[in-house]
Order: sequence, then structure tokens, then C-alpha cells
Amino acid sequence: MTLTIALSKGRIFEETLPLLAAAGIVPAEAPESSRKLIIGTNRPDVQLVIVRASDVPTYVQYGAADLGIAGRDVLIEHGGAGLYQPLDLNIAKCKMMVAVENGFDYEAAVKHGARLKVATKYPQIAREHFAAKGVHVDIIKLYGSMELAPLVGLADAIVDLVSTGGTLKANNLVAVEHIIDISSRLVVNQAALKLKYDTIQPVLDAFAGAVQP
Ligand code: PRT
Ligand code: MG
Repeated sequence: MTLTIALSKGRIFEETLPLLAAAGIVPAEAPESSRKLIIGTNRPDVQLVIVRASDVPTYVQYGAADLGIAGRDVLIEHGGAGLYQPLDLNIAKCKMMVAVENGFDYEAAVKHGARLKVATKYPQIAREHFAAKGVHVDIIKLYGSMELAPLVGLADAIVDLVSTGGTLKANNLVAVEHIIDISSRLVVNQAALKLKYDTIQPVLDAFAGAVQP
């Protein structure tokens, strides 16, 4: 039985390589240089499928992939239906933050009770955060480049991922609130875990043993 693992290109793929290696899995090519969406490995019974980061939970939920690796941000927005999440892999780490343009009086805006316009790719996380604070918000859904929104008057604030802080700084934005710490997790299709237990469980064990603190 073939084991299919869903991964996204870029940081998650790069940071997953050592975990795959610990499970004796070496990709036949790098997704950055190949246009193939299905990538074989040194193991004839294991293949990788390369999908958008936010599509990983969907592939695993429907069993098109048995395993996947996705950020906590993506998993919260997806909702997690049908997914077993046995392991935090402690990779692709960053923080979900609220940020505003330098000079914008966030505290006053929040206290004032006026509706705050918030642009984000993460409406679920943003809505929950502001609801817990009792702040009324209008969420504006974007698919990228959130940093632009406050600069052109589309929003008062953004909810976005921050790692080095370089992108905020380059765009004259400052982080004003930390919402949650983010890292990537292993997700497993629940039916596949039962059907392919003998193949999947050793991979889970190898990943668990290779996670860096
Ligand atoms: O690009 P695409 O739409 O396909 O999806 P994606 O952007 O979600 O994929 P990718 O590969 O960029 O991110 C995959 C996962 O990596 C995310 O779901 C997060 O869990 C995690 N991750 C870790 C990050 C970052 N760090 C990160 N810094 N995802 C995005 N960023 C972006 C952030 O949105 C902002 O634009 O990097 C910018 C900030 O970086 P700094 O270093 O300037 O602060
Ligand atoms: Mg990206």
C-alpha cells in the first residue's frame, strides 16, 4: 500500500527533510526545481504530493493524502475535521500578531469602542481574538500582502504571521499584540491510520524521535 504525504513547498518542505530522513524517506527531487506535483522517494511505497500550504488539511481530510504537515494557523482556519493531530513538529515557527501603522493609537482605538477594521488571511483566528477582548471588528479577508492594508487605508490593523519582524519594519508597521505561537503539526487521516497502521505508525515514531525541542 502506498503512503502519500502532503507537503507545501518552501519552509515546511525544507524543515521537514530531516524528519523524513529520520523515517528513512529521501525525496527523489526538490519541489523548488521540479514542476512535478507528485514526487517519488527512495522508498517505493512512499510518495509526496506538493500542494498549497492552506490545502494540506483538505487533502488529508478527504484521504487523498494519508499524512500531511501544516501550520497551526492553517489548521485553525481549516477547523481540523477528520484530522488526527498526534504531533507538534516544532518547525516553521512564528507568531500570530496584531500590527498597525507606526503612530496609530491602537490602545485608544480599542478603548474607544469604535469598530476596528482588520485585514487578514486568518478570519477565524482574528474573529476569536477580538471577540475574547470584546472589541468589535469588521474583518476584511485578504489572500496575501496584508502589510499593505493599513498603509493605503483599507484597514486599521492586520492580523498576520511574524517571524523576524523584517516585513513589518520594512512597511512602517509595529506589532501591538501577540495572539498565539505557531508551529507546524503532523496531521493524519483517521481512516488511513487504521488501514495502513503498519506503514504509518513507524513514520510517526521516527518523526516523534527526531523532533527538535
Ligand atoms: O504562499 P502560499 O499562499 O502558498 O501559502 P503560505 O504563505 O501560507 O505558505 P508558506 O510556505 O509561506 O508558509 C507555510 C507555513 O509556514 C505557514 O502556514 C506558517 O505556519 C509558517 N510560517 C512560519 C510562516 C512564517 N513563518 C512567515 N514568516 N508563514 C508566513 N510567513 C510570512 C508572513 O505572513 C509575513 O508575510 O512571512 C512574512 C513575515 O516574515 P518576517 O520574517 O518578515 O517577520
Ligand atoms: Mg507564502
